[in-house]
Amino acid sequence: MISQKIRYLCLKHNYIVFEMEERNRTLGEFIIEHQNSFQYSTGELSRIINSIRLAAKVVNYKVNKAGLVDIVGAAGEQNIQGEDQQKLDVYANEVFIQTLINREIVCGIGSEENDDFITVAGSDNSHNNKYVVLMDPLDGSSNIDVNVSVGTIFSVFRRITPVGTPVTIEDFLQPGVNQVAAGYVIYGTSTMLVYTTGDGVNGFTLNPAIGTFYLSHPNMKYSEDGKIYSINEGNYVHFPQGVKDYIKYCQLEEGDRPYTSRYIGSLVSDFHRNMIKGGIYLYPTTSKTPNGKLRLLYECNPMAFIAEQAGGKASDGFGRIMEIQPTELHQRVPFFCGSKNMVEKAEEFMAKAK
Ligand code: P6P
Repeated sequence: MISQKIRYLCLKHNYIVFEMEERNRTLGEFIIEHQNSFQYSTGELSRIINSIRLAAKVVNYKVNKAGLVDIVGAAGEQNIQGEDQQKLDVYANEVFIQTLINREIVCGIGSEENDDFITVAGSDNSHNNKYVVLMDPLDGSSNIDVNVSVGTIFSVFRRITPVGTPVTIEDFLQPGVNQVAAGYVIYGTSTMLVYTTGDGVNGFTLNPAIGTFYLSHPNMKYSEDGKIYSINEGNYVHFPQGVKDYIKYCQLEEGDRPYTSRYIGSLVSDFHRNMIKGGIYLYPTTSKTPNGKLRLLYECNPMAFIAEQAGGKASDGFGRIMEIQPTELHQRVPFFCGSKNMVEKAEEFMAKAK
């Protein structure tokens, strides 16, 4: 009798879940409804986000299978960062590059996994496409072997050199304020696509059974304040004095502190949790990484665009990330990102200690 009851409830639950999802808009429906808010021609946004959507599903399948097949573990090569390339890094990079090229929408691609940018002439070799995409195809890849969430981060700009000519480095070295879209995929307990086109931030959760992303987190917002600080305290002795002072401030028994320290070692995961719960992520300079560790073009700028669109803030400790004029493709910067008041408090300590 009991098993009948449980079976019935499970069936009912599935039905309710399925029925609920049917009521939630799909990513495709959402894009169509919001095309007019995209500052350029309507169809172009769809093609960019749709290629990301397809690639995310393909990579998600492989990431979820990683524990089962011998695809994790270093591919034996090193990328420009001098980091061992995990096979999934290489795989994810190829999938995103190919789906972007196939959609005939980008004229160039910059990736953490490629030393130089990729020129995309288009099937007619006309160089007529108008967008460049910068991406970290699989951020946090060192966590793959230990089954911790990883993510893809992407940033989209309109080219600034003449359409019809091969893309140049200038098209990639644009300040973050020029981004037309940015987002991330988080391959976690569920797979989500979170993105902005400058009109707020929305999160879509994949139903793997039918391969459809549903709007699950409309209009995502950072709370002005938070209780979580995310930083690798193993580097404490190498931090600037301002960061040391801020960490001590977070740990003080005063007012609404001490805060909670949460650090996954995967930017997308720490950022995503902090956006939902309130918090700050910090990757400052250290003696080992005098310019910080995170890359400006395909980690900090896209996450900064999302943070600001969600009412948060993103700084290098002194100024706005998105106003930095890039000088090279794989440039690193210090990164302080999250709830507005927490970032401003950290900047206060940095300014005092300067
Ligand atoms: P550490 C992953 O390599 C990454 O780029 C981010 O995703 C993550 O937040 C950070 O580096 C972790 O770096 O030095 O603390 O292991």
